[in-house]
Amino acid sequence: MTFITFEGGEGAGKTTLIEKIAFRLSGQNRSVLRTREPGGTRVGEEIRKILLERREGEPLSPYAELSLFLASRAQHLSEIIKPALEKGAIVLCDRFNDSSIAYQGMARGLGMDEVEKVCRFMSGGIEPALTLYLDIDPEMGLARAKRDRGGQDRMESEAIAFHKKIREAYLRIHKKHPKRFHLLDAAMSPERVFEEAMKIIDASHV
Ligand code: Z5A
Repeated sequence: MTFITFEGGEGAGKTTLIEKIAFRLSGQNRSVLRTREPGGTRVGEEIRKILLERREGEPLSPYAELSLFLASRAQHLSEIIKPALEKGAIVLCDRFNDSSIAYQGMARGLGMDEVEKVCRFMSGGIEPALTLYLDIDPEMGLARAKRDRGGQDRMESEAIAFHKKIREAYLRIHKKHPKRFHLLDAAMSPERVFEEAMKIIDASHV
């Protein structure tokens, strides 16, 4: 079972990297599934709309926000991730539990340890074998994301202090789980980021 997750702040380059890795691994005759959170299923995509839509004057409670991310993940695990892993595919997933721990646990103030426990319970024992974290200065990441999309969604429009907290949370996760959670410098060129990521994947014999 090979489950690889990708983490990082806004515009870190996860989508770009996952595309290159999927292409390389598929070329080695491996069955590869690319997916993302929130989303990945019909229910998950509906939940994604609620989560990312901007709603002036109607802030979502942090607990409601966490519950929605977890609901999307539970459906994603049972409908997509688990069956693919059972068939022997390599699953490349854009965001997973570490996003909830960083965004809701740290930045929304629910507590990183508390959110980690709930995430572990909700994922029913399925954990990534490897996580590639793309570390980027939040201002640089937000500028990249903005350049791409023009407007900002509900999470992107948070103040810069929010995005700095997320980076801090990811760096804490890296310290806590150094074997699984690998840090890559996302300020490098996309090609260099890909080369470094493949070194980690090859060394982990996934
Ligand atoms: N969230 C949460 O709070 N809790 C949870 O449990 C989960 C998620 C699962 C999902 O948004 C939001 O939900 C997210 C966290 C929160 N918060 N926000 N915002 P999303 O899925 O819409 O967005 P994202 O995950 O942050 O992805 P992104 O902004 O699309 O970024 P990305 O995929 O990491 O980057 P990219 O699309 O590959 O690259 C962005 C641009 O930079 C693009 O023009 C690239 O060509 C360029 N790029 C990429 N790499 C490079 C390098 N190396 N150099 C220069 N330029 C580059």
